[in-house]
Amino acid sequence: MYRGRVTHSPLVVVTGGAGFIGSHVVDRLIGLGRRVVVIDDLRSGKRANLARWLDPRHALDGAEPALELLVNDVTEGLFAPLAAVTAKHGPVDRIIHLAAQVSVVASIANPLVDVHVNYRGTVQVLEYARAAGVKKVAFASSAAVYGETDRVPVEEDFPCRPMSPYGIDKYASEKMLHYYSAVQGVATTALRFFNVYGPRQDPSSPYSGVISIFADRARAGRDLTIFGDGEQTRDFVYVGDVARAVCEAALGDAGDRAVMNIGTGRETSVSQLARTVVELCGGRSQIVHAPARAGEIVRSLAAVERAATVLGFRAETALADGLRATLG
Ligand code: UD2
Repeated sequence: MYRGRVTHSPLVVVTGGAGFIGSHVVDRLIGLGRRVVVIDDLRSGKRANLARWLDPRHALDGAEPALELLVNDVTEGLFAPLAAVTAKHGPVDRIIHLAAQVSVVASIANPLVDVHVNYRGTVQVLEYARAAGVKKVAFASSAAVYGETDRVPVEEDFPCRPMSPYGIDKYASEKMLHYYSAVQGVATTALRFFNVYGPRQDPSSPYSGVISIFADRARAGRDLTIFGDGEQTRDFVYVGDVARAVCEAALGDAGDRAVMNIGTGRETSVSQLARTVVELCGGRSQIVHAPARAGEIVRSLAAVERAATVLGFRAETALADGLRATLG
């Protein structure tokens, strides 16, 4: 049985690897036999998300553990945190940059923090990649770069009109990736995530992902609140599929300078979602309505052909299966 040890494998750095999406990426990388270094300041990430790989029993036979966790802030740069680990294991081969201030609402309340963490953090990663000769950088962008679009499905070449500092910083980061590819010779790929859901997503804020909130409430038999009429739609993509796309982009050489959507290409209304979650939890919760959120996008749906063509990626997890996995 594979027990989380590797002997000779080039280093993959995952910034934000203790977070919701990051920890699933780490699971997949270690499953693929990669040696992983996580850089995470544990502000929104949790050590518990990586617990199975941090368990000292994984190193009992004398081999090195597959995972090292460095508790550092990416905005301060990667050179100092990675010095010891690269001296021991050799250069960083690939970087997956997921570390971010993750809340759109927080970015509106405090744009300077968002610029600092999400834009400056990306430039720090790219500067390290350039100086250290990293072979590929894969970056977590967001559907938030589009803002309101005239039609769906949303294609990557549609105009981007981000409506929040978060969306603007992700968009600016994509441009910085392009510059580092085109001018500095660092291969990069940006992935625009749609509505990612799955186990380990934190339901604790009112602005947490709707599935994490609905799952949390339905498990406890509490009411689910739909904002507005519930006819608004989203493209909900399971975190295991997202982790697969991220690994494909980071470990493969395809997609340099590409920007691509990561979604399912299927649209689900919030009402449909609420009904499915309630049903999967045994039907105890009531569905109630509250006023629609201001500035809400009505329809969101990814065009998924580019990711299929460039990365050979298609989301495979049906919503009901992903919800079952999320509900545990
Ligand atoms: C998503 C992203 C956000 C940003 C944005 C860009 C997540 C978690 N958020 O926001 O970071 O990229 O897209 O467009 O992926 N809702 C309810 N009841 C609740 C909570 C939510 O009805 O208790 C509705 C909400 O009004 C919205 C839908 O569910 O219509 C999805 O809400 P969300 O906060 O999960 O995600 P979204 O698409 O607003």
